[in-house]
Amino acid sequence: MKRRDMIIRALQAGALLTLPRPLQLFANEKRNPILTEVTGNGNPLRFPTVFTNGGTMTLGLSNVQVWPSQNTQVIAVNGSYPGPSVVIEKGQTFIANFINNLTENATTHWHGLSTPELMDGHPKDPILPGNSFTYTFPVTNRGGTYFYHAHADMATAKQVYKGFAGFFIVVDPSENFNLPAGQYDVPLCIQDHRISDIPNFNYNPGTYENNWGYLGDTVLVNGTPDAYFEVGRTLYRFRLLNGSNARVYKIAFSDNRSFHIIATDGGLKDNPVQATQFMLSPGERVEILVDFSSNTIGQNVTLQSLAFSHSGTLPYKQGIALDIIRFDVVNNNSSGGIVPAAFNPISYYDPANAIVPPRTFILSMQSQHPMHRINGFTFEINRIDFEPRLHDLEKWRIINQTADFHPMHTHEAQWQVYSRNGNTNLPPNDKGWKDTVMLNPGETVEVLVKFTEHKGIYLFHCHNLEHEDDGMMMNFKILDPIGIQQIGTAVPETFALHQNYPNPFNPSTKIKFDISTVERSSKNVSIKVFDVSGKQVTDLYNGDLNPGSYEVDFDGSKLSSGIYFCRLVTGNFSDTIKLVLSK
Ligand SMILES: [Cu+2]
Repeated sequence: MKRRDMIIRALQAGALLTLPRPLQLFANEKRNPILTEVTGNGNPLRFPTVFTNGGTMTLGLSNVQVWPSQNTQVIAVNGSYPGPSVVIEKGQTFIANFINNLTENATTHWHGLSTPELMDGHPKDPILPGNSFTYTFPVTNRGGTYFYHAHADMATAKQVYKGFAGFFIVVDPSENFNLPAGQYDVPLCIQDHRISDIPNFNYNPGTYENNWGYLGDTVLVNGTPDAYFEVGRTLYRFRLLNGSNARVYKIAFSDNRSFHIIATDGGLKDNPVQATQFMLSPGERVEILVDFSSNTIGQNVTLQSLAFSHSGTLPYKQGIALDIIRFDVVNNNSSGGIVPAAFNPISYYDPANAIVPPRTFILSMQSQHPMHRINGFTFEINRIDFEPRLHDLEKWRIINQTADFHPMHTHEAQWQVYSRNGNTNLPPNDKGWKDTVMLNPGETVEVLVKFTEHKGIYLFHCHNLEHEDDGMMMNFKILDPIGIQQIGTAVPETFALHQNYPNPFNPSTKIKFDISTVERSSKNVSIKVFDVSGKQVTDLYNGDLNPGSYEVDFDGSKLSSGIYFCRLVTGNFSDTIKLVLSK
């Protein structure tokens, strides 16, 4: 081992002391005092530093040695490329004092995480050059592999390509499945760059790149070119993040070994699924368990992207075969981890409960600039394109009318993928919680989504970052139009739906109800209004509520005079009141 590597490893070991228990992520060979370098070619996998919660994230230009003995100017966070990894427990409050030392606007988006509107890193909320902003939000997401990256208006692609991205790993201590941990839990951020530009991260997109995306022909993992990682003959957990601008990977191993897919974008699946390959598009994360116990010491196996067909043209083309990282088997150490039979069950949305009609999004490419559109529009930072309501279950039908891939990404919620070209039998990397879903050329994908946490303006866009900057992005505003409000803090002993007041009313009235602590009175609360023929007029609320007293406004201004019924249904109770609208 080179002296410099020993120092880096010692620093990593030291950084571990500050990690919250029980995390020992990124501990490169900490417990392997005896190392044998087997093949010697390439560079040992690097690990970003670990961010100290409550600390400072300073964005700026830095020179780092991406390739040995050569400087690359990158956009670094705290001098680190990739940016420092955030490792935080679910339920904690994340705090980062973000300083923009670039000479251009910057924002940070916490990809996959639910945050209040002003913490989401929307390009409408830029941090100006030299300014700072404190990003803070409670971490409510499931345990999983998330990340943060640039999201400035029309500068996202360049800033990410030059290095502005990092892991954001949420740990849920209640998820204890004896998975490989510590040095056997390895995050892999996969990004492509251009051999002809070494050692620079040049970013000069021309017409070709604006069309297909900025593609490279060599892969860096955690900022390491020609990366290798020394492993024991044991089970590993790899957290794969496609942090590339535009490249889609067809992930497989050089010996075509099988592995287990255990997590998607939004954390653990309901059970591990065996696979030999899967597609990973920009912004997506997939976690896998890989067993090296059948290898002998001295062998190696390479994680690759297999060739696949695509309409682009060489040299920078989708679908070329690429090596990602080589695993050198060097010892008999054991992770002690297992492939569990199952994780926690995921409750899948019933599409029959989705509001109708579904939202339709048509992805197209026009010949004139800007080219990439959704429903014929390109992004306007101040235009609101659609308005979902809190707690509504929605089905989004995304139709790709182009010959390119589009990894579509929503902010502020995790989707469930429902169908591909009408087929609900989905590959294992689609099944689970997803914030980014790849649309193949010509494909239609349906997802189910429910926004449950925050009101406000968020984004839906293509995560091919050139397509995003070219306008394939929409604003949506999550509304809470019913204004359901908790009254006081007392917890009622009985469930009740009270008569509305006033009644008769014109045009609006208040409906009060009590949710008690009795079992299941707070589950699946639904408040609907029907007309006398039994036809549903509106859906005032749909979801769980904490025990308490509530009030909700019913607005009849768009309805005609007459008798209506408000029906409140919970997991164990139901009640109905009569509303009289008199205009
Ligand atoms: Cu796209």
